[in-house]
Amino acid sequence: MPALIFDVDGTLAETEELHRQAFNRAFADHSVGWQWDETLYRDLLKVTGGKERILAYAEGRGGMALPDAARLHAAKTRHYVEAVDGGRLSLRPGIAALIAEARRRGVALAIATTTSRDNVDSLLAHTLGVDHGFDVIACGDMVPAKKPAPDIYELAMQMLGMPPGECLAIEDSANGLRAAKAAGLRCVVTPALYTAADDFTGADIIVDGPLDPRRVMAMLGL
Ligand code: XBP
Ligand code: MG
Repeated sequence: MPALIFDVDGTLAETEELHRQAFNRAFADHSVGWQWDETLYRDLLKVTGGKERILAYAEGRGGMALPDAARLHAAKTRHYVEAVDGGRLSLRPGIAALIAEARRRGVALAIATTTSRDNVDSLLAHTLGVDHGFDVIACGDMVPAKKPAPDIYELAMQMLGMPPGECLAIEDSANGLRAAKAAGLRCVVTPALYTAADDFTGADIIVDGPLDPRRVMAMLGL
């Protein structure tokens, strides 16, 4: 049976605004004097991984030791999980229906994301519940190189025990698309609020708005 491999941030849900607010709360807690507004954050999203994003931003401002960045990122994750646990997120339109149809048809479900495991668990629990249906979750620091490197998609396929030809990736960003293509996957792009202006050259299809489950199943040969 084929598999659907979902990205998380921007694909399952419009999460980046909550991430941005969580970063700013952590900066305030630790008195680092930074504030990332929406325009700056859109640019900073070119760097995937929250820890890596903090380090990249610190580079032009005197730098930051990795342990300090890790502590700051852990504080940010606590704020983000608190917001998601508080019910501030819902799945993007069409995602629940697509997951339900995939499960009905026996399609394997995987996640391949740059975000942290705590964030994934909280999002799934508060949107799909404990019986969320994902067979595989590949995320965050489980791989040495984050998107646009193919590592996280290769890990997800290894965990699924499936080759690229039997899988289909669903992404929202240029980094995610490049990671999926580098892993040999076909990739459906659903642009999100922070990624609408990305370069999606190489996407197999670009869908503005909810995905049609029948169209996705057809791409899986079902
Ligand atoms: C998007 C990312 C993540 C999030 C923040 O991940 O690059 O870094 O912006 O989450 P994806 P963390 O689109 O691959 O789901 O702070 O936990 O990294
Ligand atoms: Mg994404």
